[in-house]
Amino acid sequence: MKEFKHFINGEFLASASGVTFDNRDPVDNSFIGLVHEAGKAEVDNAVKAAKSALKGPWGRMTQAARIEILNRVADRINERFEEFLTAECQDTGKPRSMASHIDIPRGAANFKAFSETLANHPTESFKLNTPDGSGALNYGHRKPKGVIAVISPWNLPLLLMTFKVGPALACGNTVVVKPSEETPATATLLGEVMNECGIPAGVYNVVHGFGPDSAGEFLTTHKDVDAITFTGETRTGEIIMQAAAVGLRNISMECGGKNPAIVFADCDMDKAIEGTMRSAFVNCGQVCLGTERVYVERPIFDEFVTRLKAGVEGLKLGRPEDQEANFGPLVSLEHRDKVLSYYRLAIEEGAELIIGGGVPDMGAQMNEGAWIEPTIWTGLADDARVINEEIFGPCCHIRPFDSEDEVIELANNTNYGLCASIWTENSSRAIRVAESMDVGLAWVNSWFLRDLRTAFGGAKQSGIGREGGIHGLEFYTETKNICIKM
Ligand code: NAD
Ligand code: 6OD
Repeated sequence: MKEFKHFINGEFLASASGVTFDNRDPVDNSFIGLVHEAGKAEVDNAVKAAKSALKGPWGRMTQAARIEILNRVADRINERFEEFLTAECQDTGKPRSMASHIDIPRGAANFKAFSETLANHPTESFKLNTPDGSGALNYGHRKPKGVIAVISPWNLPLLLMTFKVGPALACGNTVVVKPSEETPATATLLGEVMNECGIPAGVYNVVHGFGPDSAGEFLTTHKDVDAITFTGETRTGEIIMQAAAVGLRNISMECGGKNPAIVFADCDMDKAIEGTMRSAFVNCGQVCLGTERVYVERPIFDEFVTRLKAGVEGLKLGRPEDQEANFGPLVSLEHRDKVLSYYRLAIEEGAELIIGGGVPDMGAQMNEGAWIEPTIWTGLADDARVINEEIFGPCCHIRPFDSEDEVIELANNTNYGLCASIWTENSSRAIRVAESMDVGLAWVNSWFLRDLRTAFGGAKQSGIGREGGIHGLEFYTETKNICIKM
């Protein structure tokens, strides 16, 4: 039987309490293995290990040596690609075709991209004139922040965890990771890779468990954690911010979204349909950047709805290993209950159901899993809950619009501000509309196209701060000014 243990100070450890919980495969709800739940003692040990590793060989290592070792971590993930892929697909049910193109390669790349940025980004320096004429030299010096708590979600487990662990370690910090209780496997496997690559004990630690009254809460309230980086729901982010307020610890928050796609009549329809199919339905709609609100200019509204419906009819539901499948289950039965409650609410709120809305028949064995139909609605009022609350499922609402000003107003009329996609062949309009979106990321004629040197993060209730490229350096290091009187 598989067991997912904590990884503390370079060793895999069971919980002292013996408390475990089940890890289940969302494809058919079959049992994968037991996950050890960390109590305060395990979390404390992990934080102590991380704190003392700051003073060990890791703390004394040159930046170049750190970068070399992190490059090895990236290479080793790629060498063990098949194991990471299998583990990720079993935890999430997602198609191997998707995880082999996005989750695992990006999970590995995160250890290289930030190291390169760090190595190539200078700090500032200023020569100051002084009254005695001798002058003073100022220069910025970046120090690691210390022990970073990494709290990550289940939708892209390895990718989103390493998006934080990569830069944190490149900057010389140590980390304690609390992966989602739904997806413990790849964070655990990464512990093996860290040992194989010679990352010193205590630099990368993993504690398993839940949020409240469990590993998540014990970690974020631990006094020796110097900063917390979180990806997950806005509501959870609010709780973690309160914990971080004690001791004035720094936070980085990547939270929920209710992202719009805006489709102008002058778009390339093929591109807009292909892009919206991906942004609304890839990963079974469980992408923070996913589109749940689609605004289409009235002259092409009917054609767009018909073609998006046809796209959904063409999706192939199936097990991760099914080469033809491009649509898996939701992550858990619990999450399916939540998404289905919105499917019912949409009808109660007066939506016209274009396609989907229920649970597909997947055959006796897979009917035990968290399968759900991809769904499209039209006809909801702008103040409907389905239009305003994040569902995090494979569904979108399509609404017609008549003018650029109107659609900018509609798209920005949300508490969230993560991203927007704009589909138009008019480049002046594209720039105008992209610049007027109240979001952290705006895509034109594309979606989820990522250059890792760029800023990533959300506006409004979608987050605080930016990670990615040099932007993460602000969070993962403390910049000190050194002033030398000549
Ligand atoms: P979640 O907030 O339920 O859980 C995220 C993590 O926080 C998990 O590891 C969980 O155990 C932990 N947690 C929960 N309560 C906690 C507490 N009180 N203290 C400490 N830790 C706690 O989110 P989820 O369901 O795993 O992920 C889906 C959500 O994540 C969606 O809202 C989605 O939009 C968001 N998300 C955002 C981004 C982004 O980059 N902005 C990326 C992916 C997902
Ligand atoms: O591509 C990334 O770096 C990133 N952070 C993606 C987030 C996806 C959210 O589900």
